[in-house]
Amino acid sequence: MPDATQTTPEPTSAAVQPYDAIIVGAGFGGLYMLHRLRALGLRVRVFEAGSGVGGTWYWNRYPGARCDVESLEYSYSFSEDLQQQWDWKERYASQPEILSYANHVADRFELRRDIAFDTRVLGADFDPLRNEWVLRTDRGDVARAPHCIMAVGCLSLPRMPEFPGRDSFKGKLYHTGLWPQEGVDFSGLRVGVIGTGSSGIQAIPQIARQAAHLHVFQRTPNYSLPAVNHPLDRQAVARVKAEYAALRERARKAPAGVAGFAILTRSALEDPPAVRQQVYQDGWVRGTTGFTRLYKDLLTDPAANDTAAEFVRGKIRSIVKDPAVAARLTPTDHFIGTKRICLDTDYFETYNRANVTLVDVRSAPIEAITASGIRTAEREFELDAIVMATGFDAMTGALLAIDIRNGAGATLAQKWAGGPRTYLGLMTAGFPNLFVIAGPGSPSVLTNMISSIEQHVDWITRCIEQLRARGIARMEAEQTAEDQWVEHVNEVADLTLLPRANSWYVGANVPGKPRVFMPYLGGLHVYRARCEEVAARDYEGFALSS
Ligand code: N01
Repeated sequence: MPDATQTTPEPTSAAVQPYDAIIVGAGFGGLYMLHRLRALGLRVRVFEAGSGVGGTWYWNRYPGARCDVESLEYSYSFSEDLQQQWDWKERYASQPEILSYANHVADRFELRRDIAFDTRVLGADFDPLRNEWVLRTDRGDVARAPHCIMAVGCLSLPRMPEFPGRDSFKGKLYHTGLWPQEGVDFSGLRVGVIGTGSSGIQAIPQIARQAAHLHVFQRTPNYSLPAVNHPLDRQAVARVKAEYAALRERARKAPAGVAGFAILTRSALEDPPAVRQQVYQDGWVRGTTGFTRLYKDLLTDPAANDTAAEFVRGKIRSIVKDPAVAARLTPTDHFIGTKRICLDTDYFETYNRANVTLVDVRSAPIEAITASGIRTAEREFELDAIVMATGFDAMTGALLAIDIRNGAGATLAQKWAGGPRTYLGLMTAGFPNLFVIAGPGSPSVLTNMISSIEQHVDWITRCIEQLRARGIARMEAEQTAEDQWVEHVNEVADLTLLPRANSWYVGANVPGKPRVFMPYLGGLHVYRARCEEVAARDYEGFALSS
C-alpha cells in the first residue's frame, strides 16, 4: 500500500501542463467524455496506456472475442449521423469490428489530438490549495486540472494467478486481456487454456480449430448459451435506423440499458413445466444474455432459478457426447446468472472434438507451471503455449493501480481497503473533483456498458459546466450521502442471489480482495432518475464550495 505521508515531488511550474480537465483512459468512456468536455470549450488532456483507442477492445484481441450485447445497441447514441452512417456487420460485433468503430469515432470527432497514447498514469494528487488534481505519468508528464475523470474501465487490469514456476515456462504464455496485436498462430501446437469464464469460453472453440491438441484447465464450470450470432440483414438494419431514436429511448428506460430486453412480470413458478420449458427453449434459440430475465424472479428465487439452470444443464448433457465430460462441464455450484452469463459459439460442441481434453483442476489443482507445461496434483501436461483466461481485478483494480492521494493524508487504496465506497458511483468522499465513469456503486457492468457510459458522461458534463458557470471550485461527496448510498447498494444486492456466487462482482476471484458486491443492481433506469433528481436538487449529497 502506498505511504500516504509521502508527497509527490513538485515539478518546476514550467514543466506542469495546465488543463481544464484530465481524463484517464481512451476507451468508450474516455472518448465520449473528451468529446463532450471539448464541446464546452475546455482544454482537455486524455492519458491512455495503450497505443490506440478502444480500451477493453484494444487489449482483448484473443480469438473469438465478441460483444454479448447486440451491435445496434452496443454503440453510441449521442450522434444521429454516427449511428445512421456506421454499418454494423454482425448481430454481435467481433472485437476487430468494435475496434474499428472506436477508431472511426476517434477520427470522426478528431479526438486523437488531445490524447497522449502509450502513457500510463502512475499517480494523481489533489492539491487542496489550488483545488486541482496533479497527475504523473510513466513518461514524466505532469499535468494539472481542476477536474479529473477516471475512465479506466471495469475489466482492464488482467489477473495472472501466481502459479509457482510461471516464469520458467519455455513456451509462450498469453493472457486473453493482453493479447498480442499481431495475433497468434496455434497451428500444430499443444495448447493449454486456463479458465472458463466469458473469455475462455469464446477463445476455446477458436483455438481448438487450430491447435494440434487443446487441454482446457477448468476449475468451475459455467453457464453458457449459444450466441446465435449472424450477419445483419440490411433491411432489418434499415428498419432499426428508421426508428433509432425510439429504440435508444426504450434503452434509456430499461433496467439493463438494452431496449431489446423485455421487462417481465411473471414468476417462473407460475407457469406449468411444459410452458416454462418452451419459454426457455425460445430464449435459447434467440441467443441472448437476457435469458435470466425471461421471468421476473430468476435472480431472486432459488427455486425459480433452478428451473432455468436445469434447462441449461439439460442442454449441456444433450450436446456433449461423453457423459463424464458433460457432467464435468455442468455447473452446480452457483445459480445461473449470478456469475456473468456467457454467450458462445460452439463452446460445448468443442468438447466432442478428438483434439480437446477437459482437465478438472478443482479435484486436482494446478500445482505449478513447469518449463514444459502445467503440473496438476495428478500429472504433468506437456504444452507449447499456455493461455491464461483468468480474468481481471475487476471494478477497483485499475483505479487502485494508480496512486491516488487526496492531499489530506489519505490514499484511495487506504479508503477502499474494506471495499469500494462511493456516492452514486460517481465520486468518493474525501477526494474532491474526482469523477469515476461506470465504476463501483453504479450499474455499469450489469448493463449495456455504452448506455451506462453515456449516462455518466452526460451527467458529469452538465455538472462540470454548472460548476464552472457558478464559480464552484470544489465538489465533494458528503460522507453521510456516501454511507447511505453504499448501504442502499448492498441492500438491493442482498435482495437477489447474486452476492452468493464467488464471482468477480464480489471480488472473489482475487485472493485477499474484500468481499463486497460492487455494481449497483437497482437498474439503470432507476439509477438514471436518481442521478437526475440529485442534480436537480442542486447536487444533493455533494458539498459545493467556491
Ligand atoms: O474472467 P472470469 P473472463 N486456477 O473471471 C479461472 C467480460 N467479458 O476474462 O471460476 C484455475 O469470468 C476461473 O475459475 P473460477 C464479462 O463481463 C465479456 O473470462 O474462479 N482457474 C474462471 O473460470 C466477463 O464476466 C465478454 O473457479 C482459475 C476464469 O479463470 C468478464 O469480462 C467476453 C484460476 C476467469 O473467468 C471476465 O471474464 C470476455 C486458477 N488459479 C469477457 N484463477 C463478452 O462481451 C482464475 N481461474 C462476451
